[in-house]
Amino acid sequence: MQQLYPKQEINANSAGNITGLAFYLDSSATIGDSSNWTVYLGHTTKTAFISGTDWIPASQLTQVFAGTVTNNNGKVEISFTTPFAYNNVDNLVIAAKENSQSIDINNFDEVFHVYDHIPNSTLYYKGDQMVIDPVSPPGGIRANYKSAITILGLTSSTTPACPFVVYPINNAQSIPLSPAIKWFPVSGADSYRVSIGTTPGGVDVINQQVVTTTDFSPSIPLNPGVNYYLRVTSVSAGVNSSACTDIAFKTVPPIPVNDACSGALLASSFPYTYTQNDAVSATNNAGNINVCSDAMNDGTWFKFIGDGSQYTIKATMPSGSTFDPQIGVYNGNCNNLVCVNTVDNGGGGTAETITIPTVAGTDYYINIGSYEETIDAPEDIFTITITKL
Ligand SMILES: [Ca+2]
Ligand SMILES: [Ca+2]
Ligand SMILES: [Ca+2]
Repeated sequence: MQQLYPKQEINANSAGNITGLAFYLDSSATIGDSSNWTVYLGHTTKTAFISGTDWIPASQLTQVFAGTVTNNNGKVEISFTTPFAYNNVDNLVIAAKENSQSIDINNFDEVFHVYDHIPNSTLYYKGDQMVIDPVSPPGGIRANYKSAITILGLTSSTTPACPFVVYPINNAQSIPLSPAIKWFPVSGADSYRVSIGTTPGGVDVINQQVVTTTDFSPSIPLNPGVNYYLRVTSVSAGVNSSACTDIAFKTVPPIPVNDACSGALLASSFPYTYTQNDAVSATNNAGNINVCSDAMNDGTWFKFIGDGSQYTIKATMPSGSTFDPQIGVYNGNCNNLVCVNTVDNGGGGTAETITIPTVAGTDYYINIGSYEETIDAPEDIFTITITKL
């Protein structure tokens, strides 16, 4: 098992020697058959494991303990024969191997106290009858929690640790205007302070608001399409954490100019191409469009004037998209649409294509939106191409 403890969480005052570790469990828990431990420490830049085989190589680990451990009133404390020199620059990986070939009723990850932290910051392999070779470990399972520990020997910083913000993540895009900001609790913190600004380090939106939980949402919605800088600090006995880094994020774009039929973008030369980068902010306006027998959401709108030729309309999504569009083509006018045709052949991320005949001088309205017939489902980025045949 490998678990990652970021420098930010360790919050040491300076580089120093780690002399031991303490793990916690119920005082009544039995570890008699899981008590033969080998423990390694290492420096790492990782904060999470990217896959089940993303083990930190044994060559980067230093064995700090091998022996039998005991549950001493709810605590397993191990002392290193040779201290581990922590550089207070990198993160720390703690690797533990339990060598017994028999099993306890309660296994390591179940018996020891754990807490939720950065997703995938633990990687473990559990094979009750097999002692793994740390040089070539098998594929493991990642977890979003890790052991509650005390790192012995280091001098703590005089200020409490900076919280890890879970949401939004740094450089996130299309964040809602009332985001549910969330962070992991900091050990020893009695409150937190949240600031939001429109410049790095700024407090012009929220100025050090005191929060006693680990989540926060601004009481006044943020503005669309704006870059914000979030800073969450922790407070312990009146002392504020220092030098916490900003989380930059951008809110959802404003409602597209072509959200309603009346704002349809005019395609006047062909092939016409437009990428609707702000589609996520499209609304369903007056409700689903059921002019054609296959109804759809009111997405965003385009129009062109027919000339008697056939036109092909295509909607494509960026790779990895799950947006499932439908294309509706209508004539008449925005207050009285008449179905020409509609297409929804593909699922999420799949392009849709439709070809229609046109009558010279007739307006054609194109709606690209979610295929959903009855509910309001979000749109996402697409590119429309209109080609004259
Ligand atoms: Ca719309
Ligand atoms: Ca579709
Ligand atoms: Ca539909």
